[in-house]
Amino acid sequence: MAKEQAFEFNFDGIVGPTHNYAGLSHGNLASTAHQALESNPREAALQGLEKMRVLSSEGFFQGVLPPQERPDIEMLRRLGFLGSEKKILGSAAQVDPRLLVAVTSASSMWTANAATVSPSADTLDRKLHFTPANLMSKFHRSTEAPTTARILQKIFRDPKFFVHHEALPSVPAFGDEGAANHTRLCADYAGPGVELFVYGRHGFHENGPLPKLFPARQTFEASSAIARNHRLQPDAIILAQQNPDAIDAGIFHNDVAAVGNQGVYFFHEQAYLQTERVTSELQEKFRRICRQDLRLIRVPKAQVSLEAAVKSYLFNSQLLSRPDGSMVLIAPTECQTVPAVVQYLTDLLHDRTQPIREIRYFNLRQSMRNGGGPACLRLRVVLREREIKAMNPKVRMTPKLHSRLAIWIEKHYRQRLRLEDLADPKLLKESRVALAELTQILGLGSVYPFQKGALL
Ligand code: SUG
Repeated sequence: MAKEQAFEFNFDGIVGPTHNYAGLSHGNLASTAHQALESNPREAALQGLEKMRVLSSEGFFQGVLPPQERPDIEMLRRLGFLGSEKKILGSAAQVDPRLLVAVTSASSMWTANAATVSPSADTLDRKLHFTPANLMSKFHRSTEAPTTARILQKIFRDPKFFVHHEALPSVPAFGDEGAANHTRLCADYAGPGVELFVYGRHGFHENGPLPKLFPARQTFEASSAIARNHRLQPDAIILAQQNPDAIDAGIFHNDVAAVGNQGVYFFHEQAYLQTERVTSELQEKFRRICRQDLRLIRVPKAQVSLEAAVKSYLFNSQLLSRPDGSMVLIAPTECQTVPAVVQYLTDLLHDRTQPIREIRYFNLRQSMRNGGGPACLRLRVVLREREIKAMNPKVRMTPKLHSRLAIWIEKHYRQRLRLEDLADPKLLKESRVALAELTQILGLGSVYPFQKGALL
């Protein structure tokens, strides 16, 4: 019998109808810099959709994840705002406008933070494991986990193949930001891999070095708990601490300083506290588990400073494999505007000993202004053929789904949104109509609190 194949799917988050710039993420320089700018939700959603269209038309496996219900009326009720929805929105806007903008964020678009995913080739029970991220370090993101969990369970339903864990306890010691701090390296997607978990601080013993300016969102305890829950072999995982100075330079997730795919790890040399130890452990474990040498592409600070990495979002690129074994880097257009990065990428393509043969640039400016590049917008799920058959097929990108989504966005999304507009009850209504239609398109049934039976 031929060996079962496995493929990497990228599940991109569809940008929601309330996409706005509220400056909610201290430590994420783009979010702070663009606070109160007028946004264009329609353009944002179409920019994201275009990336999905191009990648799927080139043969990459592409899926979509729907946005969440915003403003989050249930959360406002829980926080003591009573009465009709109109009244709830009005009083929240009056009493605490910061709270209203927080419950209206479309931040679930960054699905790299939706969950941590371990493919079945790595787990002891040979099932694919999901843990939704609690995202507890930012209030506006901490509200995502319950709906994320429902959506993932609807898409990956069959318990014969898929295991869904609860999000970790929502306290600082277990701060978890999902796949943005997790990278799986492997020789071939169907074979066993090495899983790298990156954290910013310890939750219980606060004795290690910490960033001075900005929060470290992920903890060692959270990463370790996920590795245990996912039943990963202890000798096939690596736990690495982010460099606190990198966090202070604006690297709030590991995927702003590194990206890995199959047997390649592309990273900034200042990403980790002990880069030498991390890379030698990676090489040693990769050789043992994957029976190959790992290709490290180490970017020196002399060529690209941390500042240039944050400004260009060079490392927040997707690294994708072509059938001929070469790789393509899916980068944001901002990389074309930072001279050091332009030079670095020119040199990289000249180096024929490394597998990246092409760089494709995408305009994702609407999301980028909130610190969300190509890699933030996608959740990777490696699926075996039988697992592909078991998942909900309607979330898979096809030319037909693309045109339905383009029409859907044009029909429902506004082109201008300012913070003052967020209390408008019409915006809530429009968003719900749009989401109800989307759940039909994607065959998801009820997943939102406003839908009957969703919370059962
Ligand atoms: O959590 N920005 C997100 C960006 C997430 C990027 N994800 C990855 N690197 N994987 C965040 O900081 C800003 C929202 C605002 O300010 O309106 C925001 O939430």
